[in-house]
Amino acid sequence: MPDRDGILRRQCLCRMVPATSKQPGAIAILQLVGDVETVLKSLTGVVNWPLGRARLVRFDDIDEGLAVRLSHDLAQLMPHSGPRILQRLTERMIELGVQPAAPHELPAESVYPEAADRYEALALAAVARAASPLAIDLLLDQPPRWRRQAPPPAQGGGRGEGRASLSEEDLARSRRLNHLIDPPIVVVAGVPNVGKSTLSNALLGRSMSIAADVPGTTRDYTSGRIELAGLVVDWYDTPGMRDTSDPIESKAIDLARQLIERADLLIAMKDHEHDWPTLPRRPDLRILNKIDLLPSPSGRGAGGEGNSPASRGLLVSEPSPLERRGQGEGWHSASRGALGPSYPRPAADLRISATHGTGISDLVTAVRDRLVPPADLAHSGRWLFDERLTQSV
Ligand SMILES: Nc1nc2c(ncn2[C@@H]2O[C@H](COP(=O)(O)OP(=O)(O)OP(=O)(O)O)[C@@H](O)[C@H]2O)c(=O)[nH]1
Ligand SMILES: [Mg+2]
Repeated sequence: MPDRDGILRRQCLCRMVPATSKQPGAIAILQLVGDVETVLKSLTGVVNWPLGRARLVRFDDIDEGLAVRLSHDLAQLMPHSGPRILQRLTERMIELGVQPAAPHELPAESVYPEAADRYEALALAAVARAASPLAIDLLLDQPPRWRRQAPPPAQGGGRGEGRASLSEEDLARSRRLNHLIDPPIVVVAGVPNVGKSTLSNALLGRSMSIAADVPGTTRDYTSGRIELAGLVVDWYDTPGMRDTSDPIESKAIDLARQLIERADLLIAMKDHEHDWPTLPRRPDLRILNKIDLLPSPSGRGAGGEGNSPASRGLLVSEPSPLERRGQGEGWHSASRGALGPSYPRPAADLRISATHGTGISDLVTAVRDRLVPPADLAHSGRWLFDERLTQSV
């Protein structure tokens, strides 16, 4: 019956969720939940749909592919994964009474009928969307841990035993581990020309930003998704922080400062000539770049290619003489800075050379470990990786 807008609203026979990514690929998997038999018949013209038998069918006049009815209310379509094919197929299915949905809008058990219980279904759903390789084993290990603590929650209820039995420590650890599912934001900030873009490009393995010996090269912040030793992060390179009369550069710095506020991890960078930036919040990690231009502590070459902790880019408690000089300047210029409150944090946590690669692997490990500490990965407790774990009837 036509509604107020005169649009014919069809009865929803099925919900449809894509089980594969939206990126173009060879084959897509579309999951149908509901009166799948009616939809399969109309879409393919095939009348008989015995359970568990995959068939090669035509999806209307749009494509040819496999389809299988897995249970009375669940089916999978496997068309080719071209964006136009998927668009036309979706439009056709909507005409037939199918409603597209996001995976979290359907009970996890419907999307993962192979799961032994709801804990396992939710873990499989999390595996499907987790960005970081480090998430996989840990997620697959979660169902038995949850089962030991509480009976599986059913769909659609309120708060169950699950959350009540989680300690504050469990919840805090879970928030950190969730970085393995949704990539955290990592921002590198510094005054112009210290090497932020050079480092960002080196980590990304391609050119994210132009790097040049011209202060103020980077204007708008740029970003790329990168894997850091098993943790996938969204890495942001920002414009050099400085006072400027250029309104466009000033706006770009303002936007970068807003980004800094929401960073999950903020890295401050300096070099032997330039000071720490004045930032709106305290950085989580401080790195000294261009150590290849420093005299070696051992006298064995620029930047110290020897085996000392400093030359390997490891944590150093004692700043070098050059750094120590920068330390004083840092404090004074930070106090004078107009960009926000200052912080007296002069010693570098890490020493690197973005152009030579020195200390980069230690930096990668340090970023990962601060976002997802190794103790969290090794912990045998439960991880609240999906809020639905705590719901029960
Ligand atoms: N020797 C040496 N030079 C470096 C290193 N890292 C960066 N540089 C050089 O420093 C200059 C500035 O590098 P950028 O990466 O553009 O610096 P930036 O911090 O992004 O500068 P802005 O975009 O202006 O804020 C370039 O000439 C780089 O080649 C390093 O580790 N060692
Ligand atoms: Mg730059």
